[in-house]
Amino acid sequence: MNIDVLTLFPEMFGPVVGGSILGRAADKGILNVRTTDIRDFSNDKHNKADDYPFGGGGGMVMMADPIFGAMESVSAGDKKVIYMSPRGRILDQAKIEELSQLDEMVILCGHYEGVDQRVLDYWNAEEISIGDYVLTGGELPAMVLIDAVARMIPDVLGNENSALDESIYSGLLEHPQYTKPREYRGLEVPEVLVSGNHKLIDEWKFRRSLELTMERRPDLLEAYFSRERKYTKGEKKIIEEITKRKL
Ligand code: 4G4
Repeated sequence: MNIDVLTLFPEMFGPVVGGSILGRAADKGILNVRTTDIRDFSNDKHNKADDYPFGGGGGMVMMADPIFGAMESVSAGDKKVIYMSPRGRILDQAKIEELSQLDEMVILCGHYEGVDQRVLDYWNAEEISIGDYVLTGGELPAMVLIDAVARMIPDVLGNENSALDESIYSGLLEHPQYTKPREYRGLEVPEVLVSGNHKLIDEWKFRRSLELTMERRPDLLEAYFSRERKYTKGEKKIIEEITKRKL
């Protein structure tokens, strides 16, 4: 996948894009992230890229012309264009999976009060938000999106990690995890996990996932139970026991 990032702060991307996981993906040729400095496309004598908003209201707006130049330089007309914005649709794993199928995308990062609307209209940008909070720029959201998309591309994660058997996939939150030592400062690992009884272990994991989801994200349960699934007798008992607790 080739990702173009259009930004006034290209230097922010170095550590993330060159970091261990994404750096290795780049070395393997699986993922290529290229930053383009929007300021390089300013046609103003002071390299200006922002100006006062028409209609007033304070703050500054990123000008159309430098962004159009940057867009043309990466052939954005043939590519999916994404604009990181607090007024976009909120990013979720389904959108990440959809985007991970693409060969190319362009991510535009806004600053100040955002970009001139004509940029978004002309380049048919899809606005995406990483959550209901405001940041100083779209760069961190872009890095969040890139990281989440990258790990869904086959071969980006090593064997040790695997994107597939995670909570968001099953629709439940993930159960707690433990590693060595078995006892740490008097704190024990749940006995069942070291019992070697895989049926009991799976049931424990399922139970803890269901409990956590009920406590923290009951909003996920409707979608979880509306999916076609085969449950073992043990799982059915656990569902019965857990769901009758609070309802
Ligand atoms: C576009 C419009 C994204 C971009 C306004 C970007 C939060 C998110 C920005 C702004 C962002 C998010 C400066 C308000 C840059 N903040 N939730 N800031 N602002 O994904």
